Amino acid sequence: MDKNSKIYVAGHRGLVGSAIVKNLKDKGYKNIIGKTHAELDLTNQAEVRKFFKEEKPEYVFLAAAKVGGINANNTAPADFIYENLEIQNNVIKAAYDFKVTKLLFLGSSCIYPKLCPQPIKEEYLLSGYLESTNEAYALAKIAGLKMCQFFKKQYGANFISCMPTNLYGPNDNFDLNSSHVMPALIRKFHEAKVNKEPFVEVWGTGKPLREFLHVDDMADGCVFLMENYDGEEHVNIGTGKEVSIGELAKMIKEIVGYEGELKFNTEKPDGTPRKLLDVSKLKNLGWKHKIELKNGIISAYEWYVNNK
Ligand code: GFB
Repeated sequence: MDKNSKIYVAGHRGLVGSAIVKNLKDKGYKNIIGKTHAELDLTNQAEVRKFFKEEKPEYVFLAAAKVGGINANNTAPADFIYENLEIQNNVIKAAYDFKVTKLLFLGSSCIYPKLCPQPIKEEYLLSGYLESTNEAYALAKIAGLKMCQFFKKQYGANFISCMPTNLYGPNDNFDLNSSHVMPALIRKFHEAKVNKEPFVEVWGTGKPLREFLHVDDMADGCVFLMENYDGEEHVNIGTGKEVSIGELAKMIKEIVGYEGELKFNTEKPDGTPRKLLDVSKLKNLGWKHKIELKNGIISAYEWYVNNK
Protein backbone atom coordinates (compact mmCIF):
# COMPACT_ATOMS: atom_id res chain seq x y z
CA MET A 1 0.00 0.00 0.00
CA ASP A 2 1.35 3.43 -0.71
CA LYS A 3 0.08 6.53 1.02
CA ASN A 4 -2.18 7.47 -1.90
CA SER A 5 -3.65 3.99 -2.49
CA LYS A 6 -7.43 3.96 -2.46
CA ILE A 7 -8.44 2.02 0.65
CA TYR A 8 -12.01 0.94 1.40
CA VAL A 9 -12.77 0.18 5.04
CA ALA A 10 -16.07 -1.72 5.11
CA GLY A 11 -17.74 -1.03 8.45
CA HIS A 12 -15.84 2.22 9.02
CA ARG A 13 -18.16 3.36 11.79
CA GLY A 14 -17.98 0.17 13.83
CA LEU A 15 -15.66 -0.84 16.66
CA VAL A 16 -12.95 -2.28 14.42
CA GLY A 17 -13.50 -0.27 11.24
CA SER A 18 -13.34 3.11 13.00
CA ALA A 19 -10.08 2.09 14.70
CA ILE A 20 -8.62 0.95 11.35
CA VAL A 21 -9.49 4.31 9.74
CA LYS A 22 -7.80 6.14 12.65
CA ASN A 23 -4.71 3.93 12.44
CA LEU A 24 -4.42 4.40 8.66
CA LYS A 25 -4.75 8.19 8.99
CA ASP A 26 -2.13 8.27 11.75
CA LYS A 27 0.22 6.37 9.43
CA GLY A 28 -0.27 8.92 6.65
CA TYR A 29 -2.69 7.09 4.35
CA LYS A 30 -4.68 9.78 2.57
CA ASN A 31 -7.24 8.10 0.35
CA ILE A 32 -9.58 6.18 2.65
CA ILE A 33 -13.22 5.61 1.75
CA GLY A 34 -16.19 4.35 3.77
CA LYS A 35 -19.94 4.11 3.30
CA THR A 36 -22.57 4.11 6.01
CA HIS A 37 -25.20 1.39 6.12
CA ALA A 38 -27.76 3.87 4.75
CA GLU A 39 -25.49 4.70 1.79
CA LEU A 40 -24.56 1.11 0.95
CA ASP A 41 -26.31 -2.07 2.08
CA LEU A 42 -23.59 -4.71 1.97
CA THR A 43 -26.16 -7.52 1.96
CA ASN A 44 -27.37 -6.23 -1.43
CA GLN A 45 -25.26 -7.76 -4.18
CA ALA A 46 -26.22 -5.30 -6.92
CA GLU A 47 -25.42 -2.29 -4.73
CA VAL A 48 -22.07 -3.74 -3.69
CA ARG A 49 -21.06 -4.47 -7.30
CA LYS A 50 -22.06 -0.97 -8.40
CA PHE A 51 -19.97 0.52 -5.58
CA PHE A 52 -16.86 -1.51 -6.49
CA LYS A 53 -17.30 -0.78 -10.21
CA GLU A 54 -17.55 2.96 -9.64
CA GLU A 55 -15.07 3.44 -6.79
CA LYS A 56 -12.46 0.81 -7.75
CA PRO A 57 -10.80 0.53 -4.34
CA GLU A 58 -7.28 -0.95 -4.39
CA TYR A 59 -7.25 -2.27 -0.82
CA VAL A 60 -10.16 -3.54 1.27
CA PHE A 61 -10.43 -4.08 5.01
CA LEU A 62 -13.56 -6.19 5.43
CA ALA A 63 -14.51 -5.09 8.95
CA ALA A 64 -18.27 -5.02 8.32
CA ALA A 65 -20.18 -7.87 9.95
CA LYS A 66 -23.16 -8.62 12.11
CA VAL A 67 -21.55 -9.07 15.52
CA GLY A 68 -22.71 -9.32 19.10
CA GLY A 69 -22.17 -10.87 22.48
CA ILE A 70 -23.23 -14.26 23.77
CA ASN A 71 -26.93 -13.40 24.09
CA ALA A 72 -27.29 -11.84 20.63
CA ASN A 73 -25.50 -14.78 19.00
CA ASN A 74 -27.48 -17.33 20.96
CA THR A 75 -30.91 -15.84 20.25
CA ALA A 76 -30.60 -14.65 16.62
CA PRO A 77 -28.64 -17.40 14.83
CA ALA A 78 -30.57 -17.04 11.57
CA ASP A 79 -29.67 -13.36 11.29
CA PHE A 80 -26.03 -14.02 12.19
CA ILE A 81 -25.50 -16.70 9.56
CA TYR A 82 -27.51 -15.00 6.82
CA GLU A 83 -26.23 -11.43 7.13
CA ASN A 84 -22.61 -12.42 7.52
CA LEU A 85 -22.66 -14.81 4.57
CA GLU A 86 -24.33 -12.15 2.41
CA ILE A 87 -21.90 -9.38 3.36
CA GLN A 88 -18.77 -11.43 2.88
CA ASN A 89 -19.92 -13.18 -0.33
CA ASN A 90 -20.80 -9.84 -1.90
CA VAL A 91 -17.66 -8.00 -0.87
CA ILE A 92 -15.16 -10.80 -1.54
CA LYS A 93 -16.58 -11.62 -4.99
CA ALA A 94 -16.83 -7.94 -5.99
CA ALA A 95 -13.25 -7.41 -4.77
CA TYR A 96 -12.13 -10.20 -7.06
CA ASP A 97 -14.22 -9.14 -10.07
CA PHE A 98 -13.20 -5.48 -9.83
CA LYS A 99 -9.52 -6.28 -9.33
CA VAL A 100 -8.84 -5.23 -5.76
CA THR A 101 -5.08 -5.57 -5.13
CA LYS A 102 -5.44 -6.95 -1.60
CA LEU A 103 -8.21 -7.69 0.89
CA LEU A 104 -8.11 -8.47 4.62
CA PHE A 105 -10.96 -10.53 6.09
CA LEU A 106 -11.65 -10.70 9.81
CA GLY A 107 -12.51 -13.97 11.55
CA SER A 108 -12.86 -14.33 15.32
CA SER A 109 -11.33 -16.57 18.00
CA CYS A 110 -14.84 -17.90 18.78
CA ILE A 111 -14.86 -19.81 15.48
CA TYR A 112 -12.22 -22.28 16.64
CA PRO A 113 -13.55 -25.54 18.10
CA LYS A 114 -15.08 -25.21 21.57
CA LEU A 115 -12.68 -27.59 23.26
CA CYS A 116 -9.50 -27.28 21.25
CA PRO A 117 -6.05 -27.33 22.93
CA GLN A 118 -4.87 -24.03 24.41
CA PRO A 119 -3.31 -21.72 23.45
CA ILE A 120 -5.04 -22.00 20.08
CA LYS A 121 -2.79 -22.32 17.05
CA GLU A 122 -4.00 -21.28 13.60
CA GLU A 123 -4.00 -24.90 12.41
CA TYR A 124 -6.67 -25.94 14.97
CA LEU A 125 -9.46 -24.43 12.88
CA LEU A 126 -12.03 -27.09 11.91
CA SER A 127 -10.50 -29.72 14.20
CA GLY A 128 -13.61 -30.18 16.39
CA TYR A 129 -17.18 -29.18 17.25
CA LEU A 130 -18.13 -25.51 17.54
CA GLU A 131 -19.38 -23.65 20.61
CA SER A 132 -23.20 -23.85 20.42
CA THR A 133 -23.92 -20.23 21.49
CA ASN A 134 -22.18 -18.84 18.40
CA GLU A 135 -22.33 -21.69 15.91
CA ALA A 136 -24.17 -19.63 13.26
CA TYR A 137 -21.67 -16.76 13.36
CA ALA A 138 -18.77 -19.23 13.36
CA LEU A 139 -20.04 -21.11 10.31
CA ALA A 140 -20.37 -17.87 8.35
CA LYS A 141 -16.93 -16.62 9.39
CA ILE A 142 -15.28 -19.97 8.62
CA ALA A 143 -16.84 -19.79 5.14
CA GLY A 144 -15.40 -16.28 4.68
CA LEU A 145 -11.95 -17.31 5.78
CA LYS A 146 -11.99 -20.34 3.48
CA MET A 147 -13.39 -18.27 0.62
CA CYS A 148 -10.41 -15.92 0.84
CA GLN A 149 -8.07 -18.91 0.90
CA PHE A 150 -9.77 -20.50 -2.11
CA PHE A 151 -9.75 -17.30 -4.17
CA LYS A 152 -6.03 -17.13 -3.48
CA LYS A 153 -5.53 -20.80 -4.36
CA GLN A 154 -7.60 -20.88 -7.54
CA TYR A 155 -7.17 -17.36 -8.91
CA GLY A 156 -4.09 -15.99 -7.14
CA ALA A 157 -6.12 -13.20 -5.50
CA ASN A 158 -4.22 -11.63 -2.60
CA PHE A 159 -6.99 -12.10 -0.02
CA ILE A 160 -5.73 -12.71 3.53
CA SER A 161 -7.46 -13.28 6.89
CA CYS A 162 -6.82 -12.61 10.53
CA MET A 163 -8.36 -14.10 13.66
CA PRO A 164 -8.89 -11.52 16.42
CA THR A 165 -9.58 -12.40 20.03
CA ASN A 166 -12.34 -10.62 22.07
CA LEU A 167 -12.08 -6.89 21.30
CA TYR A 168 -13.11 -3.75 23.18
CA GLY A 169 -12.62 0.01 22.99
CA PRO A 170 -14.17 3.21 21.57
CA ASN A 171 -17.36 2.87 19.47
CA ASP A 172 -18.28 -0.43 21.11
CA ASN A 173 -21.92 -1.54 21.48
CA PHE A 174 -23.17 -0.80 25.01
CA ASP A 175 -26.67 -2.28 24.57
CA LEU A 176 -27.01 -4.78 27.41
CA ASN A 177 -28.97 -7.32 25.35
CA SER A 178 -26.59 -7.51 22.42
CA SER A 179 -23.19 -6.34 23.67
CA HIS A 180 -20.07 -8.25 24.63
CA VAL A 181 -19.06 -8.62 28.26
CA MET A 182 -16.60 -5.70 28.47
CA PRO A 183 -18.97 -2.88 27.38
CA ALA A 184 -21.84 -4.54 29.29
CA LEU A 185 -19.94 -4.58 32.56
CA ILE A 186 -18.56 -1.06 32.09
CA ARG A 187 -22.11 0.19 31.68
CA LYS A 188 -23.59 -1.94 34.47
CA PHE A 189 -20.99 -0.87 37.04
CA HIS A 190 -21.20 2.77 36.00
CA GLU A 191 -24.99 2.86 36.25
CA ALA A 192 -24.96 0.95 39.54
CA LYS A 193 -22.49 3.50 40.94
CA VAL A 194 -24.55 6.48 39.76
CA ASN A 195 -27.85 4.97 40.98
CA LYS A 196 -26.30 3.60 44.19
CA GLU A 197 -27.55 0.07 43.45
CA PRO A 198 -26.58 -2.67 45.95
CA PHE A 199 -25.34 -5.22 43.40
CA VAL A 200 -24.39 -5.77 39.76
CA GLU A 201 -25.45 -8.89 37.90
CA VAL A 202 -22.67 -10.76 36.09
CA TRP A 203 -23.84 -13.49 33.70
CA GLY A 204 -22.73 -17.09 34.12
CA THR A 205 -20.40 -18.54 36.74
CA GLY A 206 -17.57 -16.01 36.28
CA LYS A 207 -15.24 -18.95 35.56
CA PRO A 208 -14.82 -18.78 31.77
CA LEU A 209 -11.49 -17.40 30.64
CA ARG A 210 -11.24 -14.76 27.95
CA GLU A 211 -8.45 -12.86 26.22
CA PHE A 212 -9.11 -9.16 25.55
CA LEU A 213 -7.40 -6.95 22.97
CA HIS A 214 -7.88 -3.18 22.75
CA VAL A 215 -9.26 -2.28 19.33
CA ASP A 216 -6.45 0.25 18.69
CA ASP A 217 -3.99 -2.65 18.91
CA MET A 218 -6.27 -4.74 16.71
CA ALA A 219 -6.34 -1.99 14.07
CA ASP A 220 -2.56 -1.67 14.20
CA GLY A 221 -2.22 -5.43 13.75
CA CYS A 222 -4.60 -5.37 10.75
CA VAL A 223 -2.66 -2.59 9.02
CA PHE A 224 0.58 -4.43 9.82
CA LEU A 225 -0.75 -7.57 8.10
CA MET A 226 -1.98 -5.60 5.10
CA GLU A 227 1.49 -4.12 4.75
CA ASN A 228 3.52 -7.26 5.51
CA TYR A 229 1.68 -10.56 5.08
CA ASP A 230 0.57 -12.43 1.95
CA GLY A 231 0.20 -15.99 3.29
CA GLU A 232 -2.68 -18.39 2.66
CA GLU A 233 -3.24 -19.24 6.32
CA HIS A 234 -5.05 -16.79 8.64
CA VAL A 235 -3.11 -15.12 11.47
CA ASN A 236 -4.19 -14.90 15.13
CA ILE A 237 -4.26 -11.41 16.69
CA GLY A 238 -4.34 -11.21 20.48
CA THR A 239 -2.28 -10.60 23.57
CA GLY A 240 -1.65 -14.22 24.54
CA LYS A 241 -2.94 -13.42 28.06
CA GLU A 242 -6.24 -14.41 29.63
CA VAL A 243 -8.41 -13.44 32.59
CA SER A 244 -11.52 -15.02 34.12
CA ILE A 245 -14.84 -13.19 33.78
CA GLY A 246 -14.95 -12.96 37.59
CA GLU A 247 -11.51 -11.28 37.65
CA LEU A 248 -12.51 -8.99 34.80
CA ALA A 249 -15.64 -7.94 36.70
CA LYS A 250 -13.54 -7.10 39.77
CA MET A 251 -11.11 -5.03 37.66
CA ILE A 252 -13.94 -3.05 36.06
CA LYS A 253 -15.64 -2.57 39.45
CA GLU A 254 -12.44 -1.09 40.83
CA ILE A 255 -11.76 1.15 37.83
CA VAL A 256 -15.34 2.47 37.84
CA GLY A 257 -15.20 2.94 41.62
CA TYR A 258 -18.34 0.95 42.42
CA GLU A 259 -18.60 -0.27 45.99
CA GLY A 260 -21.52 -2.73 45.93
CA GLU A 261 -21.59 -6.51 45.41
CA LEU A 262 -21.28 -8.84 42.39
CA LYS A 263 -24.05 -11.39 41.79
CA PHE A 264 -23.37 -14.23 39.35
CA ASN A 265 -26.50 -15.29 37.45
CA THR A 266 -25.90 -18.92 36.54
CA GLU A 267 -29.15 -19.07 34.55
CA LYS A 268 -27.20 -17.22 31.84
CA PRO A 269 -24.78 -19.16 29.62
CA ASP A 270 -21.02 -19.26 30.18
CA GLY A 271 -20.25 -19.98 26.55
CA THR A 272 -16.93 -21.51 25.67
CA PRO A 273 -14.78 -22.26 28.77
CA ARG A 274 -11.57 -20.84 27.35
CA LYS A 275 -10.22 -19.39 24.10
CA LEU A 276 -6.68 -18.17 24.39
CA LEU A 277 -4.87 -17.49 21.14
CA ASP A 278 -1.35 -18.60 20.37
CA VAL A 279 0.07 -15.37 18.96
CA SER A 280 3.55 -16.63 18.10
CA LYS A 281 2.97 -16.50 14.34
CA LEU A 282 2.23 -12.75 14.44
CA LYS A 283 5.05 -12.18 16.91
CA ASN A 284 7.47 -13.92 14.54
CA LEU A 285 6.26 -11.65 11.75
CA GLY A 286 7.25 -8.69 13.97
CA TRP A 287 4.07 -7.44 15.68
CA LYS A 288 3.00 -7.37 19.34
CA HIS A 289 0.17 -5.63 21.25
CA LYS A 290 0.96 -2.47 23.24
CA ILE A 291 -2.09 -1.77 25.41
CA GLU A 292 -2.31 -3.85 28.59
CA LEU A 293 -5.72 -4.75 29.97
CA LYS A 294 -5.88 -2.40 32.93
CA ASN A 295 -4.94 0.70 30.90
CA GLY A 296 -7.25 -0.41 28.13
CA ILE A 297 -10.21 -0.66 30.51
CA ILE A 298 -9.38 2.76 32.00
CA SER A 299 -9.46 4.36 28.54
CA ALA A 300 -12.57 2.42 27.46
CA TYR A 301 -14.38 3.59 30.60
CA GLU A 302 -13.31 7.17 29.95
CA TRP A 303 -14.64 6.91 26.40
CA TYR A 304 -17.94 5.52 27.68
CA VAL A 305 -18.40 8.32 30.20
CA ASN A 306 -17.68 10.97 27.54
CA ASN A 307 -19.76 9.43 24.77
CA LYS A 308 -22.60 7.45 26.31
O1 GFB B 1 -18.38 -11.20 25.58
P1 GFB B 1 -19.39 -12.27 25.56
O2 GFB B 1 -20.79 -11.87 25.30
O3 GFB B 1 -19.03 -13.31 24.43
O4 GFB B 1 -19.36 -13.07 26.94
P2 GFB B 1 -18.23 -14.68 24.24
C1 GFB B 1 -18.17 -13.51 27.53
C2 GFB B 1 -18.47 -14.12 28.88
O5 GFB B 1 -18.86 -13.08 29.79
C3 GFB B 1 -19.58 -15.15 28.93
C4 GFB B 1 -20.02 -13.45 30.50
O6 GFB B 1 -19.22 -16.19 29.81
C5 GFB B 1 -20.76 -14.36 29.50
O7 GFB B 1 -21.72 -15.16 30.15
N1 GFB B 1 -20.76 -12.26 30.93
C6 GFB B 1 -20.91 -11.85 32.23
C7 GFB B 1 -21.44 -11.38 30.16
N2 GFB B 1 -21.70 -10.78 32.31
C8 GFB B 1 -22.04 -10.46 31.04
C9 GFB B 1 -22.85 -9.41 30.49
O8 GFB B 1 -23.43 -8.58 31.19
N3 GFB B 1 -22.95 -9.38 29.13
C10 GFB B 1 -22.32 -10.28 28.31
N4 GFB B 1 -22.44 -10.17 26.98
N5 GFB B 1 -21.57 -11.30 28.82
C11 GFB B 1 -18.77 -14.07 21.79
C12 GFB B 1 -19.43 -14.71 20.63
O9 GFB B 1 -18.63 -15.01 22.76
O10 GFB B 1 -17.46 -13.62 21.50
C13 GFB B 1 -19.35 -13.90 19.44
O11 GFB B 1 -20.75 -15.06 20.96
C14 GFB B 1 -18.08 -13.09 19.28
O12 GFB B 1 -19.59 -14.70 18.34
C15 GFB B 1 -17.33 -12.72 20.54
O13 GFB B 1 -17.26 -13.63 18.35
C16 GFB B 1 -15.89 -12.36 20.33
O14 GFB B 1 -16.76 -14.46 24.37
O15 GFB B 1 -18.78 -15.79 25.05
